[in-house]
Amino acid sequence: MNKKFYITTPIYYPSDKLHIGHTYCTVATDAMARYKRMTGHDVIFLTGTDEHGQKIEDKAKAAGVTPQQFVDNIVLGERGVKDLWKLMNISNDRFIRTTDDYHVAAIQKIFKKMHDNGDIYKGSYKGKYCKPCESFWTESQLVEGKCPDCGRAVEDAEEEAYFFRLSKYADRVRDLLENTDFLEPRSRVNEMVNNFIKPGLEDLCVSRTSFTWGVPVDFDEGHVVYVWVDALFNYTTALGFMNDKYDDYKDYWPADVHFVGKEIVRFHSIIWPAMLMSMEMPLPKKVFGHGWLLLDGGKMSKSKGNVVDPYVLAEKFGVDALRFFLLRTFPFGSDGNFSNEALIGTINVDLANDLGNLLSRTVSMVDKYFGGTLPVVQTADDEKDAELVSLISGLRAAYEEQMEKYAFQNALSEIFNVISRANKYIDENAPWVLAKDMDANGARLARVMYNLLEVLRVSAVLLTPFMPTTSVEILRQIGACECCSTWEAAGEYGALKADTTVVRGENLFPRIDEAKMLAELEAEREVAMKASAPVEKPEGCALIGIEDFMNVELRVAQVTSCERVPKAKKLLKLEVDLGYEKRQVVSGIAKFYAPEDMVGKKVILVTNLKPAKLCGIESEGMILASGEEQIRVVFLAEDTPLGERIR
Ligand code: ME8
Repeated sequence: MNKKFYITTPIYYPSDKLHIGHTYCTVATDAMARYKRMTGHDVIFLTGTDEHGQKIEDKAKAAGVTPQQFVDNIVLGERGVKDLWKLMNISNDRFIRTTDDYHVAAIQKIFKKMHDNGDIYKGSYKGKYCKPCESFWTESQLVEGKCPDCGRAVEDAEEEAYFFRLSKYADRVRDLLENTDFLEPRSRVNEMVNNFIKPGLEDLCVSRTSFTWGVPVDFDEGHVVYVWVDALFNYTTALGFMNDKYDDYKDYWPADVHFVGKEIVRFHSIIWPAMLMSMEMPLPKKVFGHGWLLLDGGKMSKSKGNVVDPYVLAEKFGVDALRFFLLRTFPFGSDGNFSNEALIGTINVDLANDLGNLLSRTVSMVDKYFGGTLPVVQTADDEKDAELVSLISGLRAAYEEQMEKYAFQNALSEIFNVISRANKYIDENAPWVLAKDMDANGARLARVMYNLLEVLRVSAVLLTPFMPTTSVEILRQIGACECCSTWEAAGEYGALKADTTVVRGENLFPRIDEAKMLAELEAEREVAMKASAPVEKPEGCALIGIEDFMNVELRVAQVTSCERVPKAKKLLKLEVDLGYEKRQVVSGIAKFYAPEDMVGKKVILVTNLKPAKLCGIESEGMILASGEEQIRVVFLAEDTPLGERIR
């Protein structure tokens, strides 16, 4: 029977669209889940959304929708959370929403159980509350009077509330942290013990009465369960704990690892184990606290307006390249500085130069020298091959050692060391010289090619968790069959059949022109910033009566032909059909629309504007458009009747 492996990401707050920092953790979890599947485990990979809490309630109110509508839009809507994971090729087996009925009912039972066993009791809450983090703090935990997590202002709060006896579990949690490898990286243990446990763990406020968007405490009306209690237990309800939706709890709990960002390590390594102890449930085997992706040295956040959109990057660079970049460039346990330059650099060096070149050179040489199929007769390896062959043979083990430690960056370095060595091996063996005398050197040349293909085969298999699509394509191009594309086969040199047939394919990673790409990204960022910038109220014109408005005659017209006006860069000359007559119009939209963009479109024409001459051409009306720097024509639906009056 296969070993089970249960891995989770944090469940995301659908309060804003997700950014590249969120994508980082999910891509890492996906790579680990794929790796575990590849190595023969039965994996459950869980992700989801954490949809309750005051922050969501407030945002929904501001947007004029219900909280459920608000979260539905961000989770299920276009370019929402689910769309993003689909785009990024995330292979999660399950997606939990904390608003799912089965989860809500289970949380009520869990809360009741801790209440019944005496670990949740009623008291009065007095303290500080950080609304954006949904966190309560004591005075002593504040840093310069501000929230220690996000540095924002906190507010006084006092209300009747339930408390969880966190203090009761302080010693057991400390023991767990200090004397086991429950929490990694190790540096985070000191942080937790020194900052939170040593100053004394206070009981935790676990219900609120000042808002309603949460799981109701079913035995005390008016209280809702604190969002972190609701959120943390998702890892178990998604397996079927205290509900009938799933039946995997007994086989998959405890989790093998929770991947979480560093600012929520406290919740996962102190509060979470304490609550599980209270519930007498097994503890997860590991919590791994990864670092943040920083931008200009600081945290990315919507409020700072510096978030990086994963959709834009995936469209520009490709999903696999983006996934690869995230795990290749930053050590998983530490913070890393995100920049477009670093992204382009990694793609150009590792993917275009090293991997892409190795593949295209090798495949095209096999094609050129052997018509695409290697001959079975090859020389044996000689001393020139020894180093490369031993690197290939040892690669899987070296990679595995790093992957088992969640050291993605190091695992990838192992692969890329061998790829670089292989590129050097090409130069050392100069296949083009061998090819000059095929009778004498054909068998040797075949050996050289075979060794290069072996590097590509083993690398492609091991890269599968990082770049699932690219790996399949590499294996296809080198003619690897299914049985030599497995994890088992990646552990041995020589699994590719000797007379493999290569298939020339597209260049996987064309080199990116850095200056051009940076300029393009910057221009797009500016447009996006403008589009999302708060709109200032314009001064506006004086009020007019309806009769004044009706003095302007607006009608539906269709563009029947369109051409540029010679020597006038801004102007297009259009012929439009009103149904009852045709008109010629000159419009200053040439910088934004090509003639072919306009033909056939229905537009709004001001029909009673006095004719005017532009660049000597008569214009009999004006097409409505918005904007000054960026002009956008108002287009009408295709079925709008010609000549109809617009009012
Ligand atoms: O914390 N770099 O949700 P969340 C790396 N709902 N990781 C980042 C990041 C960045 N710039 N920005 C955010 C929550 N993250 C809770 C979790 S789990 C029971 C409940 C990571 O949407 C962050 O560290 O605010 C966290 O691990 C995850 O994104 C979700 O953040």
